[in-house]
Amino acid sequence: MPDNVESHPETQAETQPELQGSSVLSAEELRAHWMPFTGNRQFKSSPRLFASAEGVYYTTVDGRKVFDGLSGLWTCGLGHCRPEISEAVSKQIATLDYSPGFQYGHPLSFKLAHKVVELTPAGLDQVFFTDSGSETIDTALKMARGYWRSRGMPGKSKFIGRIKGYHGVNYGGIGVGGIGFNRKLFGQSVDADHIPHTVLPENDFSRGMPEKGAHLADELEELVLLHDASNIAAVVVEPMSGTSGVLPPPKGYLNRLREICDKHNILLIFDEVITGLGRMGSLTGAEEFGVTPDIMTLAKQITNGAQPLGAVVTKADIYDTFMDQGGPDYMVEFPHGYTYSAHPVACAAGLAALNVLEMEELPQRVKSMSAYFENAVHQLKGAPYVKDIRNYGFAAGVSLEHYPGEPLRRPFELGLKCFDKGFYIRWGADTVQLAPAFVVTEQQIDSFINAVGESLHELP
Ligand code: PXG
Ligand code: PLP
Repeated sequence: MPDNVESHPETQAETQPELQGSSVLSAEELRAHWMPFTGNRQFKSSPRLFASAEGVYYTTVDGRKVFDGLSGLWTCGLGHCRPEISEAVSKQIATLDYSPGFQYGHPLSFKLAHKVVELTPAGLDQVFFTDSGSETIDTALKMARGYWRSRGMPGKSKFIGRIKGYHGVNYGGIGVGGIGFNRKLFGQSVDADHIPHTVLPENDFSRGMPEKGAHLADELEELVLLHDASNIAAVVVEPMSGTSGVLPPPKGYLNRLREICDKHNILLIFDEVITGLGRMGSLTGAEEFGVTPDIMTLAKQITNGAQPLGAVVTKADIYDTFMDQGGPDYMVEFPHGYTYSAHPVACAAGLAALNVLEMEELPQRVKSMSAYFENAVHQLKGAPYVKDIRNYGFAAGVSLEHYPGEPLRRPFELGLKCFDKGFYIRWGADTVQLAPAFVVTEQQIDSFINAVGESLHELP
């Protein structure tokens, strides 16, 4: 048992004798799985394996209880293994395990689409289902290009993303994305240019939306001058960048982007895969920041991570344009869709998860506790290596000073220290991300942040 357990009594281990440590997997089994976004060599030398989860804790295969400091991968805001969701999934899988999504349907997807329309801002009226955030973004890009072609403007095909933006890993997503590391091995994809990111040194240690930076949206005007609006299909941004380290939008910034898009007849796409459905303290980032896009993408939280499901939510004008230009009514208006689009089991999980989110008023809970979380996180200011902290709702990014020439190393070391103490956090670039479940208690936030602080003090 690690010596930290004494200082964090809530991480007391429950032993599962049948699953002991690395004896769970053979070397051949470990080698067979090429893991996603993982340092495979390091992981396989020292695997970190979860066996079960409940509420805000995981249990590892060797019986250690680990606090979930990122709600899975930003997915499980309602806490793990919610019986409402598990039961809906079990019932559905035993009733209608699969239903062809092309030319046939089942009622649950229509009910879920209607619920999503209710929960997203007025004006976003139609929902196209996918299986992940990455598919959702690529679907949104195809909708944007198809929309302009249907309206007789095929030249409008270029996309404008933002430096540091993350839009998943499919070819469209890495093209509009702004994280070089995710693209450099793979070559050219969609035609895209990028506005600057919003990180400014004068905003270091800002709480919530930074004061300065709205002017950075004006860089979009420069790109419109350069490329001409007649060639631009859409601007794609996360209302708050998550993956690149939690970058809340500067005050006034998103409004400015909306104005410029309207002025030049460019679609605005909000990628709300992380900000969607509660984490910002509202149902969506659009609602929280008061700016409605033309297309919104959702994933992760829609099923609480229990089933893979993404959703593209669009304005009626976009849907109607495809319908109006679709030819005879037996014709497919949008030649796009996935085998698992609107999978009945995923839809059942989504309906159950959104019902819990609403009934327990969890976005409101996040809003009312976000000042507590903010104060706790900002107590890390002054701890060794901490060079910036940013936060909004139940999301925070803590950037660390680099080892010379090795920006990625210290966050990795911090992540492992926290894991040894029974706390899971996510590391990426020079930042660690903290994003507890919406159901977390103040006491759990305190022990979480204390563990991160202690770990920082223990770094070499
Ligand atoms: N868009 C955004 C804004 C995302 O955050 C995706 C698209 C892609 O979703 P899928 O389901 O294809 O992974 C994401 C996913 C992290 C982290 O550590 C973030 C994501 C995934 C895994 C880890 O910040 N975001
Ligand atoms: N590749 C082949 C050969 C296929 O037949 C299909 C789907 O029918 C796909 C890829 C796409 O799979 P999905 O619809 O699950 O994205």
